[in-house]
Amino acid sequence: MSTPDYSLYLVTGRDLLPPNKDYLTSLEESLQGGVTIVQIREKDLETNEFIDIARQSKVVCDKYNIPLLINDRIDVALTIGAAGVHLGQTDMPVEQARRLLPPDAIIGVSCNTVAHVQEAVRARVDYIGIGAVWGTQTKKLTSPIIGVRGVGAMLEALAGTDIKAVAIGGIKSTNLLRTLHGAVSVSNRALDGVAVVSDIVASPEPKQAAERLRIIISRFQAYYSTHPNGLHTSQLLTSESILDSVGRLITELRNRSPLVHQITNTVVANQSANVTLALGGSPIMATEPHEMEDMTRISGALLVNIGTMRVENVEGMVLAGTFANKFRKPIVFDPVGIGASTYRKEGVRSLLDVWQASVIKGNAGELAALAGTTEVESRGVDSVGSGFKDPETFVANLAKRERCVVVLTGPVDYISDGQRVAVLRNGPDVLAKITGSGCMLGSIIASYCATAAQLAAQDPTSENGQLFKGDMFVAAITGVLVLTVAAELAVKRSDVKGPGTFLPGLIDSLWVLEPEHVQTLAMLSIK
Ligand code: 3NM
Ligand code: MG
Repeated sequence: MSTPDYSLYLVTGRDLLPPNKDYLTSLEESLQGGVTIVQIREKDLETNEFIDIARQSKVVCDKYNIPLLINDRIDVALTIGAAGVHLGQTDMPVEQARRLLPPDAIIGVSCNTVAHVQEAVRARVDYIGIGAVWGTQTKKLTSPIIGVRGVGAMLEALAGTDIKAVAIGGIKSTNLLRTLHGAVSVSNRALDGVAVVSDIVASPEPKQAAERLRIIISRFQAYYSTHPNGLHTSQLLTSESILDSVGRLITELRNRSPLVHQITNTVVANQSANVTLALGGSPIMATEPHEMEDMTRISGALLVNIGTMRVENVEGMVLAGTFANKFRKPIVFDPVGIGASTYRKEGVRSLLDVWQASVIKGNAGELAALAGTTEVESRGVDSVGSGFKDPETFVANLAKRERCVVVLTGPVDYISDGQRVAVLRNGPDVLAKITGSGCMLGSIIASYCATAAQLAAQDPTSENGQLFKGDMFVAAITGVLVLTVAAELAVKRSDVKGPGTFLPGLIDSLWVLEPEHVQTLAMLSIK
């Protein structure tokens, strides 16, 4: 048998059917909506009833030429002539199932850990189900939720094999694109599909529910086949071409004045809002969970900065980011002081496991803590020591792992999309002598991300299968250059005499900054 199409994998769940919805009708409608493979999952049936249900299901699947798998029960699969089985970690071992089943039978295994994947590779399964990727009400979970960011490491363990992979657990049309985008390994191994129960089965209109999922998957796959890093439409490689785009973003931000929604810390909120205005943007500093959907809908981009994170403002951060992914608005994430406490470290994980950032920025200590390396220590919100031995490789790897642009700030700034690395050497020392220069940078980058996304949205050829439209790499470079070049101009002003006068001088410099200033003064190289 040829390899099945795993892209939209339906797992049945008859107890989830809406009132008055017949099981076989629901199954047939879901196949009409584009389900590509079906697993019959029955946990509470007598054997004869299971065989009955499976046999009737197979008649429907055969009509649409869709392979049917049986959960756990080799005997049921053999009895009805199913295409194969799906085995949990506590079901019959793969080798034994293989001996009982016909040689071309499909065998899939549930995996919750990298070790499970390695074992599945050794046992030469046909596919693995990785879960639970999100929380789910459908099954009582016995192992921790993996999170979208955990899937990449599991996919990496499949490198060099032709074993297919689907993710399962809480996948819905609303989080599907974020799931597909985030669940890619550092060597660009993506999911082959997603397995879904409730989003299809619990729907009164399973055909439409399946179609919604089908469209997102097809668009992602088309986009991914040409943009495996999932990040950009432009492939600008020279600093000249990048500086052209930087100039355009500076001008377009003033023309468009996008709303930039900022959930930031209480130390810098006022100066971040003023900096956004000085660039030509329009800040909204809303934090109330109940208004996050409305705010995200009207904003051009979202900034989340955890500098004064508290239990009571995490909900707003989670909701704002979730809506931003849903509406495909860029998110700039600033994990301020992540290394300083366990609370911050876990808080960051609880955010990044839910939504996908388009840019993550931090100093060496923060990004080291995010990456889980001990190469750089942090103290409070500051790094101790100068940074990484090989900062270019570090940012590129973190960008691949986090599936976004990464900005490493310091005396030299490094920006990567996982392929290219921009090295920037602008910025006077006094930037480190005022509070919140890093936080202002987050606001500035978010303003240019909003502008880049708006420009891309106008382009009719701009692709649909990507989570973020617009070149977030160039937007991040623009943000860093605008802040550092404006700071260099500010220190030359006659009214700037020290850190106290520097801050208003910086805002004034941002206000009058022209693309030519940045293009002439930029110390930018691209690797
Ligand atoms: N297996 P829904 S999660 C059947 O983690 C199943 O292995 C899981 O249902 C695993 O799409 C799950 O409704 C239920 O969340 C998935
Ligand atoms: Mg089982």
